[in-house]
Amino acid sequence: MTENTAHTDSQLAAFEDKVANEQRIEPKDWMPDAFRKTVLRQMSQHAHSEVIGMQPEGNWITRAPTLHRKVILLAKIQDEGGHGLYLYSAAETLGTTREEMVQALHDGKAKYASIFNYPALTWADIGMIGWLVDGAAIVNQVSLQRTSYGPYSRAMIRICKEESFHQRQGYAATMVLARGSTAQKAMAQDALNRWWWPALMMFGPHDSDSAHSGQSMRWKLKRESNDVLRQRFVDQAVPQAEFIGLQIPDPNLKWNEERGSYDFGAIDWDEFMQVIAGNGPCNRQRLAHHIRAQQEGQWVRDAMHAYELKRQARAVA
Ligand code: FAQ
Repeated sequence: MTENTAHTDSQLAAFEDKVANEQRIEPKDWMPDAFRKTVLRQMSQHAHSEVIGMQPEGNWITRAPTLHRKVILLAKIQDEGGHGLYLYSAAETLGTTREEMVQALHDGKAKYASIFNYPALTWADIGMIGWLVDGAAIVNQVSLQRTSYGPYSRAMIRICKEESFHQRQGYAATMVLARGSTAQKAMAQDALNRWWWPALMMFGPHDSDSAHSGQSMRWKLKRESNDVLRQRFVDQAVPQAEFIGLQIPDPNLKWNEERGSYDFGAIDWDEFMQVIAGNGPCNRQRLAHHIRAQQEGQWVRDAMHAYELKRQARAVA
């Protein structure tokens, strides 16, 4: 990647004008290095999250309770892999290859969403991943459809369409359990107890502690703040839980008439910091699995590369 500290005033003015006028910044446009770096960080983290996020659900493909549920789960997990691919392709427009992004993940230099470091212990967890994790992801991603980097914005529009189906299938699966036997309802409640707080952490630190938010909002890369999006998610999820008779595990959750929103309890930020530092319940397992899968798939990439070289040689001859 080339440094572009030596830019003309008119290049910077053109960039700022585009952002101010709600136009998208495209790969060939001049952009400040810090903007390029921030978009790449966010998009590559987002891509890694989609791919690592396949692991907790993948763990349940062979144990889905019915063929119908298995088919749905398989399709959903494939969608997540596809989202990772759109996002890696969109991020590559910034001049970094997918191999470099994956290497940064393996070296511990790139993050992925904290939520995927928690285990999926029962079938009810699969419902929670759809309802809460995809639910939180969509709230964020709907907002990112208007992000100022063109390829990211377009990827988000496509991803949101699929993600809303994922959320509904998770809610529908949870509803079946919540309205089932006493044991099934208890299983759903236990899963909600374990996934609720990590889902709130997905939105990142409070605005006052968010290192990147201020600049990202000025660039319109982020359109709404971590706290605004988290509140929207809480306001959507609470009535959904009530409707199926499950209890949000927060004694401080209370409707605030004045704000027209729910007040909720304090998030355990120490736990969040531990998880993003690599010390969550499944961090090591997730990364080791990704590295192993990457190594085991090397022969496929080698074969495709060899085929491509042969095809090119034939075209020249
Ligand atoms: N996990 O200054 P901020 C999905 C880090 S997709 C890990 O607020 P920013 C689909 C942050 O990177 C879910 N790290 O950062 C699916 C930064 O550290 P750094 C993924 C986190 O970027 C469903 C530091 O903390 N979605 O679930 C997290 O302005 C089901 C300071 O934070 C996206 O990635 C976290 N939760 O805001 C798949 C959406 N939060 O990089 C399978 C796009 C913060 O300086 C199954 N990303 N950090 O070392 C974003 O919107 C933003 O990047 C935020 C963080 C909001 C995540």
